[in-house]
Amino acid sequence: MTAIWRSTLALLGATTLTFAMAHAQSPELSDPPEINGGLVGDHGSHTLRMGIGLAENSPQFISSQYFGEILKQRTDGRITVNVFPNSQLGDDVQMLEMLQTGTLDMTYPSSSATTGYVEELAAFDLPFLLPNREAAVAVMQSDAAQGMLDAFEGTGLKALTFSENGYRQLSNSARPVASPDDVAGLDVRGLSVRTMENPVHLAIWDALGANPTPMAFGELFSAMEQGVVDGQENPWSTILSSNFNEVQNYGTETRHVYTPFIMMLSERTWDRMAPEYQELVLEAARQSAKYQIQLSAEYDDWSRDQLVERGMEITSLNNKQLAAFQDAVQPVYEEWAPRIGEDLIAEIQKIAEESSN
Ligand code: KDG
Repeated sequence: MTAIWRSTLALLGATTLTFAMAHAQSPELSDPPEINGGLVGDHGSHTLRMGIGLAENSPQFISSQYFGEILKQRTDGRITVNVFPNSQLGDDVQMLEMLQTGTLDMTYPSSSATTGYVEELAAFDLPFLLPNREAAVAVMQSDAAQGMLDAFEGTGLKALTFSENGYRQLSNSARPVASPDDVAGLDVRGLSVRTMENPVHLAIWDALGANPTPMAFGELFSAMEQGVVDGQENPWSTILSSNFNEVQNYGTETRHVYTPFIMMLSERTWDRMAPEYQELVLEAARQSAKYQIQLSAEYDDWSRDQLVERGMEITSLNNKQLAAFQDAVQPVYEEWAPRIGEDLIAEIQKIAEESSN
């Protein structure tokens, strides 16, 4: 890790990082790219408050801090960002509403929490749509995706960029799962699985025979601890950084959905900024998102190994088992593809295919 970044991290407060590293014995994460680009002229000061759902040792927090550092350095401290992790300011849905009323400047929700504003974004919730990270990144950087971000105009929300939440995996406290039958529980009750507050995710787990329970992320750990739900689904990096392994014995590598994050700014905050600052904020958002995707990939792979080391029994699915899950969720496509837009889905599948050629 370079000197400039070590001093910057000192600014971030050794406590945060040492906590993160000690807590997660973190892997050697990539250094953030050098902060380049000239000083932007004085167009006044802004202190931006940013609420996120995940913990301090998550790539979401680390890249959000990096976003803030770019703005601070490029404006000589005239723009600063205070990041509030662990859903302390609210859940994704609540924080989006706070941006609309101007009581919060920024948040970084899963795209799944935004489909009420731009329904096309539900395309990302369709199961098994994006076969690999290359395909996912190609789609997030496509004109079709930029169109989705632009579609927030007038909603009170300024959508800056996509980045990675990641491939979602099932975990539960009841039993190993290797097939939809294990989810449905032929001889026992179906697993109650927490989902994000998103109709496509509810449809997925309903189709798999579970009892899907929509719930805010911040309530999830205690709900699992108290047995209100048996399981949940999130990337390995989130399962580890949120210590879900303390209340979840079993994991299944379903990779059933690739969920993006979307960095959001209140349109009121955006409109108060000079065009030079708006341009810089967009540039910094894209730079930090690029770093986030890299970090997230590194952290996710490492997290899976860590979870096994900490006693989680993880089931990898062979092609036949994976096909059983894919077949079981086909009704979700029949129900949702017409609503989301068959042409858009076809375009996304084409971009995904071309990206792996
Ligand atoms: O800030 C992001 C989190 O709040 C949330 O989106 C994480 O994927 C997530 C989930 O399952 O709620």
